[in-house]
Amino acid sequence: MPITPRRRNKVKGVQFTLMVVGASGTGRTTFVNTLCDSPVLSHATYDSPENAAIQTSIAIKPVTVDLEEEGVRISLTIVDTPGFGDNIDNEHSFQEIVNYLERQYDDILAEQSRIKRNPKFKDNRVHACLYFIPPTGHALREMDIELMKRLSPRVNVIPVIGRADSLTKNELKAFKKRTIEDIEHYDIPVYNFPYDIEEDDEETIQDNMELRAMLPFSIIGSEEVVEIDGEAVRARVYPWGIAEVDDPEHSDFQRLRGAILGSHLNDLKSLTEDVLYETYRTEKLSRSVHANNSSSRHSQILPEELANQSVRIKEEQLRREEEKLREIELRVQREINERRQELMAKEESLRNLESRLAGQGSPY
Ligand SMILES: Nc1nc2c(ncn2[C@@H]2O[C@H](COP(=O)(O)OP(=O)(O)OP(=O)(O)O)[C@@H](O)[C@H]2O)c(=O)[nH]1
Ligand SMILES: [Mg+2]
Repeated sequence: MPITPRRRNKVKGVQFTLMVVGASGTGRTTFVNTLCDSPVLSHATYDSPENAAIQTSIAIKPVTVDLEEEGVRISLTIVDTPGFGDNIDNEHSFQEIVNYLERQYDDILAEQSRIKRNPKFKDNRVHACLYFIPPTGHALREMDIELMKRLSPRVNVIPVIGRADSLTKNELKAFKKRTIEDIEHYDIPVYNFPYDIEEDDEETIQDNMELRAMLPFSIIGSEEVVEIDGEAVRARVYPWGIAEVDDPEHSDFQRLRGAILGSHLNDLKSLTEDVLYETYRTEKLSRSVHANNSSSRHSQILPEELANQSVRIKEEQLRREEEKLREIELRVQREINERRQELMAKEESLRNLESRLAGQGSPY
């Protein structure tokens, strides 16, 4: 039986791309392997944290795995990024991550402007980025603030606390509170499970309110399976007890997984494609208009200006069209005047000739 498009979709599943970002050793690789329930990523080995940042500054390579979430097949692409270190210049790693996000937008922009589409083109836009905050128990660090600020105009940033079992229950509660206060204070537009009191149904509002209140999500990752009461569970075993990945009392892992791969997958995708990508596209186009005019070149465009940019570009185009039309009108008018004057001059000389002829023509 031939494969119909619908069937093929069903086999391939929904496509979703997730990026993990954060300082080295915050548990990103372990989280990915826990999420996918298989060793998708291998753990890098370093001799020191300083070397970690140097050794990982290689090209970012996405990997794709097939998963299932509540009966829906998901083709999940994971983008792991170089972990950055504490006391070194992280500018290179930061730039590399932002460049990667923008490159995916550039690729689709180029594809959309082709007359003939490439059937093999793969849309690699990143739909969500989990930002791993180390479980310091203090406030957000300056580099975390800076990187989240740089990422959020390009991707849906979801802040998470890695290795959350390092903190006690009270420490975790206080750390979450301080972190979210910092995020608000520094005006970092992270993904905050948006809802509309008037438009959304009660269940959606409730769900989003709960998820928003959990921010930043606490994460426990483990690639180990242990048996508790005859049941195999993913957990971290310590001499004093067990931290379970899927126990909501221990971490927010399960709730986060359900949100990104289930309830909020489509919202994250449409925000990426309709808002973040469109904003990038407008910025890029207006930048090239400015570059062509070469009189003023803005390297940075304020977010509030973005919405007006396309209107402004259109107005500018209209103004130029009008100018061109006026020029044509003037030229035509000038030509008509010239012709009229030529005609008048000819009439004048004709009249002269006539009167001369009349003068000469009465010899009789
Ligand atoms: N306590 C605790 N340790 C964890 C957790 N997740 C991972 N680890 C441990 O933390 C260390 C670093 O974990 P990785 O997953 O390799 O961290 P990473 O962020 O990928 O680190 P790099 O890729 O090296 O930058 C390993 O020893 C993990 O076993 C967790 O939830 N809790
Ligand atoms: Mg890693």
